[in-house]
Amino acid sequence: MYRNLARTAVAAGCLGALIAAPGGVATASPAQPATAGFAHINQLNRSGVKGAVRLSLRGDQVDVTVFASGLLRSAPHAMHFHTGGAGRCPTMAADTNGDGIVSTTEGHTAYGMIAASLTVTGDTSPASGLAVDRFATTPHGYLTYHRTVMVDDMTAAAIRAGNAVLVIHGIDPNGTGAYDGTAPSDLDPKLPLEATSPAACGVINAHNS
Ligand SMILES: [Cu+2]
Repeated sequence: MYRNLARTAVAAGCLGALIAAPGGVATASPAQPATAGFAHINQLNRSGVKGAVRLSLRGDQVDVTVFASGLLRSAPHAMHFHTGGAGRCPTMAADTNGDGIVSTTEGHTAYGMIAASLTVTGDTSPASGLAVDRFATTPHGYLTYHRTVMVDDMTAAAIRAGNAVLVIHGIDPNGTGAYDGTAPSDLDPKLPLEATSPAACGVINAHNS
């Protein structure tokens, strides 16, 4: 019975969404229709990184593809969906401690907290947010990433609502070709600030079919 309902909901498509319950409370559907998402990825912290992300979401399953260039070469780059913020990317004005770098924490107001970790293998939950040995590295400064991952209901809802932000981390503002410097990361004092600070950001523009 639920399967039939689901098919009907899919067939109804956008019209079904438009005539959903008045008062703003959408009726839960057993099977969510697909959502397509796209974002231009723009630099943060003057990294010079640019790229694009494309995704397809069905239920809590996200098929995500990311291309980016200009990243620190041969370095692991943590990459996440962030949610629960203002659904935007920070400007340099977010550098409230005035050290010249917008840290991950200073960007939280704009893009929110880590909601999913876009690792290459294994766990993709927020718990893997700093699992540097499982994030993509970038032999020539290019990142190509494709993976189908499961996210939680809140993250899926944020993607559908256009509140999810893709953030790629890891910068080299002193140009040494490595994550170094004396400033410790705001996320893990054992790591340099360069290793975890955001290099690029894109707000996922969602189209719910
Ligand atoms: Cu992140």
